[in-house]
Amino acid sequence: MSKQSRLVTLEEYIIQAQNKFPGATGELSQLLRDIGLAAKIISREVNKAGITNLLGVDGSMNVHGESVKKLDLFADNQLISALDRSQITCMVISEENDGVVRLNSDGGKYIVYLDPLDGSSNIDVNVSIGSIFSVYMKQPRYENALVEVDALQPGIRQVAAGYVLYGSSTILAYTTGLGVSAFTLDPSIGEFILSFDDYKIPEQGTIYSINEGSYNSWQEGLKKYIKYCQQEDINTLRPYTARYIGSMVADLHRTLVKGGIFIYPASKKYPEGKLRLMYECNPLAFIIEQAGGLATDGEKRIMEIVPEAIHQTTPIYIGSPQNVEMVKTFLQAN
Ligand code: AHM
Ligand code: MG
Repeated sequence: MSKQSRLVTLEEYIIQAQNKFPGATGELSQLLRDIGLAAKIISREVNKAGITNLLGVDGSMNVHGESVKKLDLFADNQLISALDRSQITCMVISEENDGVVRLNSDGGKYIVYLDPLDGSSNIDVNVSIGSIFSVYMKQPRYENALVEVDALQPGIRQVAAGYVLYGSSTILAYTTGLGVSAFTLDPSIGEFILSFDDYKIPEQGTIYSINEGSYNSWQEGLKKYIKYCQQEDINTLRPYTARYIGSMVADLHRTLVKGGIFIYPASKKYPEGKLRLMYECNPLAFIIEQAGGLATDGEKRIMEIVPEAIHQTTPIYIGSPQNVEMVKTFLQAN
């Protein structure tokens, strides 16, 4: 990966990337810029949430006497209205809405999945949270009216995906299938600045990330893999370190930077896993694969799962290629 010496803003970078494709219409670039703008607004609200009481219950009054929305609804509104403005997205599917949201642009060629503010249990306690997006093309059909089934495409058809992490700084990372680029928000100038181009995940890492509270209801192979992570072996740098934030974006960002594995398995409480295929697992799988990592449900590549419902969940094992291959051997042997 290359670290930049000259400051390049997200806007500049997107335009430069678009110029490499002579026939490009600029619509995907516009969509990414829309998400970048919404991310800045959400970042500002996340940062001042404690002061303005945005964490309050929907409809309550903040200290300024204004009616407040919960932060996740605020994020949902910002992202959807940013996408609506530029008229290139016809349909949005969001964790905050049961059904699909049809935007005013019938001619819009993109379908966008959103998790507007992921890590809900961390919102109220000032711990890192994130936004996730995943973009598909509308498929050509004879009927004009778009229906939910138009949005049910496997992750390999994503044309772009990314996340925004609201942490000690705000980071936006995205891919259009040509590697992963990451930008850091400089609040003093209100711009996302390119931090890393063509980001690569370490081949192997020494951090495992899983909610061990459900240990007793995991499948045998996973129990044995976690014990393997904890055993001492100087040659393979074990025992590994355990880290679990409980915000998938934050846990995945750490995994991307430091390597290792993030797991949300099937358990008694969540027999099909907890995390959503279309707006949590697929976009982060696209990012991690583009960075050289792997993402599987234990048997299949996440991005090859054929979706049956917009809010369906899946178990996920994602991270450095060697760690994911290792957990797969444990799962297959048991
Ligand atoms: P959410 O959509 O309600 O925020 O739930 C998703 C989050 C992920 O960010 C995180 O990886 C996971 O739930 C944590 O779940 P748990 O508390 O069961 O470990
Ligand atoms: Mg979520």
